Amino acid sequence: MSYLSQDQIQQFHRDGFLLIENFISKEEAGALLNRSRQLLDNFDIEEHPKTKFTTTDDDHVGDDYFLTSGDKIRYFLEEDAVDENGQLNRPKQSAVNKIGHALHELDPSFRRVTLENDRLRQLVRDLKFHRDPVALQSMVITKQPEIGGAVGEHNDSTFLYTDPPSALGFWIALQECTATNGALSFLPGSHLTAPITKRFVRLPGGGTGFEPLPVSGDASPPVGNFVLQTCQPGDLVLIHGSVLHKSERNTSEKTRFAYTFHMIESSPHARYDDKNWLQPTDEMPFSKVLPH
Ligand SMILES: O=C(O)CCC(=O)C(=O)O
Repeated sequence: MSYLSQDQIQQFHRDGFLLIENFISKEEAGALLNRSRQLLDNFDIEEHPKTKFTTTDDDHVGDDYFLTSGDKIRYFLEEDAVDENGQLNRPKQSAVNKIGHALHELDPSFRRVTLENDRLRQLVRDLKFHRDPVALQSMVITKQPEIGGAVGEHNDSTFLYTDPPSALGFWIALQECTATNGALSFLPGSHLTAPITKRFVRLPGGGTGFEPLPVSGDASPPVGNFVLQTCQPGDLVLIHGSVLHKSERNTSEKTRFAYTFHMIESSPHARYDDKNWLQPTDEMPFSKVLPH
């Protein structure tokens, strides 16, 4: 029994992304939205480095909070929600940009849709993008009204680099995503023409940065028009790790909650090394998606 049609598979390979309507039901999307809001209510702002450290040299505290978040549920603030003294200028529930990065491991609601989901396993088998994928880097991205920051043009294999590149993004709308509240947009086909020119790494002296990658042939960025992908709650957008995509600032009065996670190919089919920002731990190795 397959879940994806041949047309959908071809469209994904042609465009580098694919909208799958109603991947989860409206009720399931609503339940994940409610769970996200509960997590925001539970967020202890007093324990967050942004409010604890108000001096200018707090950058490394922020780095550490980010760099050790791969196996935790942590909260990352919208830039415009924090004043120059490191204090929030709005309620904490409206100040968070995203929650990450181990929701799929630690939170039963997000785990169910990621690691305990027969429909997802069937999709993975149908797409044949990976031989033996593992899941990592899950996030709820909230795109707060009016301040929800733009996400610049990028491809995901830059941030979750493997050799060879193998990242695949799963992005599930928990609310309606429109032109004004920051829906995703894509440069169709750019996964075929845009090489991965750099990778996001942990720097030896602390913090993160980009390391250039050797590129053979034409490394000039592809030209073309980005296409807006609007979505309804429950829709899934599959994102090829090399396709260029972005989202604009949320200029509306509505939030734009989405749940996203990624898969990469596991060893020996691809190599994930210790330069990557997100590292598996002994207690929380990357979970395989398909049963053995
Ligand atoms: O949700 C967004 O606005 C951006 C998400 C994105 O680009 C990604 O997950 O790679």
